[in-house]
Amino acid sequence: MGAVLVTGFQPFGGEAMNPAWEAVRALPGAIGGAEVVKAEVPVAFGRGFAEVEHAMRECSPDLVLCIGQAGGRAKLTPEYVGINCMDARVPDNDGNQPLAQRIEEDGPDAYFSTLPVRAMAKAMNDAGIPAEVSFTAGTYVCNDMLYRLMHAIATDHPGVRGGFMHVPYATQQATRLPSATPSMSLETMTAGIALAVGAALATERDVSVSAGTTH
Ligand code: PCA
Repeated sequence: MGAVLVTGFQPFGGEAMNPAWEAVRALPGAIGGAEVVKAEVPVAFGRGFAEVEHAMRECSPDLVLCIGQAGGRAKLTPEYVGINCMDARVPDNDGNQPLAQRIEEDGPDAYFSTLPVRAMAKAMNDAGIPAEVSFTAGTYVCNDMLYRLMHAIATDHPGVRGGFMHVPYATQQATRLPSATPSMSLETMTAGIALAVGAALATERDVSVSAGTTH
């Protein structure tokens, strides 16, 4: 039985919880015949991914999916691309605030996820869980995680597939946010992540449905 590593970030930005980890911790122990290994990781440039890589060395996963929160988004959003850029609006949980810096001085400008992001979004939408492919993971720690993950896979972990997905605010967080703020229950997020992992395991080549934009 192969393994899937699914990670979720710790709280950040003054929040008491991060739905990314809360949703991941509730995942079943196996999906699609693969063991699910879960890890909570710090919201820190570089150090967050260092913990993911440590977990990769321990469990030798076939597939890695990292989860983070994008407060304000309405849907679960598998990320298509990680860029070689750190530009933080607020300090991370280690107090670092890189501005317009490259992550890997000599690395490529960007990496695409090697997970089938369209098939993952389709699997969630088909089950009634709102999802769409995102073409930017931002410039904060989640993008840092995706870029470093794909760089490490490209240079050090041949055969492993990897990617990232953002989740919205949890309903509990939305109780004190402005009334139009989108949110999603943790149960729905967990179900969506499980469907996304299942679709990723079952799909070698992504489906060719349109996920593009008009802007
Ligand atoms: N979201 C932030 C960092 C940690 C998290 O859960 C981001 O989108 O960069």
